Amino acid sequence: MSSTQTHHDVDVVVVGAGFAGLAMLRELRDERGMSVRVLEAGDDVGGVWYWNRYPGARCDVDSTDYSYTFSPELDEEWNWSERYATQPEILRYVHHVAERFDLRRDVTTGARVATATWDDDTAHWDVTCEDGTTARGRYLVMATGCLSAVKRPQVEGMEDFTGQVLHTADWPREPVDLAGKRVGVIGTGSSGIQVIPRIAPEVAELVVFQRTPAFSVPAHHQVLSDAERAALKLSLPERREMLRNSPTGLSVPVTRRGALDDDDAAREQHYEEQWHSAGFGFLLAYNDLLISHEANRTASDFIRGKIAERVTDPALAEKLSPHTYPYGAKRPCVDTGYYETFNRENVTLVDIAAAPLTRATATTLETADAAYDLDVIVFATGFDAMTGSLLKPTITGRDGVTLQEHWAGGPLTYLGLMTAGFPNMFVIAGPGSPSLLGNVMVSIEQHVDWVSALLVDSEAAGTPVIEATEEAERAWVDRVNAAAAPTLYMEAASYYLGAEIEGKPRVFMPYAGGLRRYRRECDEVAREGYRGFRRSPEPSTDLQPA
Ligand code: NA7
Repeated sequence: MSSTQTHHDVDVVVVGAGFAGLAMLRELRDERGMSVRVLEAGDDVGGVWYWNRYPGARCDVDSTDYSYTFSPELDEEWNWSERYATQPEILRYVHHVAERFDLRRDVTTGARVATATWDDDTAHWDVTCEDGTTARGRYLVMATGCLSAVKRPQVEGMEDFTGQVLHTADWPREPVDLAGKRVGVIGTGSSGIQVIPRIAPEVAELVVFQRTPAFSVPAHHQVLSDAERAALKLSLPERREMLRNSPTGLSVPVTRRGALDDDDAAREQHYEEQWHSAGFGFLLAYNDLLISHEANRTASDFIRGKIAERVTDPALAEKLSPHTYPYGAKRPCVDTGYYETFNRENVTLVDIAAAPLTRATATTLETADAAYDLDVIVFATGFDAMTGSLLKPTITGRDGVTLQEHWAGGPLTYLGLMTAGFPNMFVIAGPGSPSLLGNVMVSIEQHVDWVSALLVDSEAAGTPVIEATEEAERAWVDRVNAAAAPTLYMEAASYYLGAEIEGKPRVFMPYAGGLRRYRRECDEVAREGYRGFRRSPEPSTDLQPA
């Protein structure tokens, strides 16, 4: 399917063939009759689920809620086997969708976009890929995902290491045999927390290099019985309605109770119940955990208490307990037996906040006070989140201004959907929209529907050049900042704030006002004739002499 030196002239060029890119393709091609070319860097469709194949990779959102909603037939024929789908099952789902809706014929794989340039004279985007593929379209949709630009920290001497070096977000397609090996894992975010308990029983030794301890609650993975699946299918209409109207896009009932509305005993009991059932939804146990320090402390203390119960060595439990930021201010994790893994004899925790990593040698990874002999080093160090995949290619808008220049102080968007000076370029579920703060599937579908409706409206109105105004962009950036300001999100060095990459502007990137409010705002903007967008007719491309 991969093609080199191929040119595609289409209505819409979509970058990325993950959940967002495929949804955009199907919607614009099959519902709106537009021609679309999807350019994908990977050798197959699937996006983040194509690349993140590490052992234990799975979704933290209920499978049913992490599914497309556009086709009742698809809902009917697809059966998720577990409450939270594993990476292989999600990839099978993506493949099924790609085949079922004949999407692959409009996807070019192995085509990593290098440049996208707006041609103001003809009102087109010209796109080039590293493999020589080129495409030209009137619209450009960046469906590149918030977690796709892999972060590989520089460790001095790593090139001398003679063992295997892996990254969770770029895991080999062929099986990796870790049995009997001495493995070091750097990073204890969601990926580290999934991979560590999974590989611990098979490796000879596991050394976990932890910089910041995470808050993690039990995931409660569960194989779905036929009866449970049938019940889920029956409940789909109400469930979907609930997702669409929820602030998070999760099927977790919204509570009006704050943590301090309950007395100590009732609160403890409520947390206990949530601990045994909620999974990721634990963060929504009370409605003020991300607003009030006092409320948050009750949840943070509860989780730290659970860590102390699960880890037999109190000193180790303490090392694994987060104290430097409030629960939820960094993306919280869910796990299966993560903390208990540290009770194993073959697992060592190294606190690299206390004694930082200094270098690698041919056979070791070293910290300021010890050297660890290793056969394999696994980076579970995450991503250049939210803006990484948008700033990697050179995107040039009006007057030769690049996105890197326009976003030098952090991402500037109107509704997270467009950025001023980059006409006809849309971003799906990126910075300035709720994106990573909720169920991203719900965000993706909302954006796909909204962009599609705008394109149809603009084409019908004869004004197919669309651009966010500078004023609307400024006002929206203020709204994004204002939504985050009163929250505890501001108190952690998280990827929401750009803290994961040295030198990245520290601005809060996702919209923290909730998916429900955001959806209403987008709908209102559309109802008001796309307030905040400048629309103009396509320039004449008639080059005949007069
Ligand atoms: P995350 O959540 O960004 O976690 C990355 C982890 O790697 C985290 O523990 C980091 O510690 C650690 N890290 C990052 N850079 C370094 C360096 N230079 N040295 C040591 N440790 C480092 O990425 P994940 O892949 O786990 O999860 C991404 C998303 O996937 C997740 O949010 C879910 O949405 C699913 P730090 O906290 O920065 O001190």
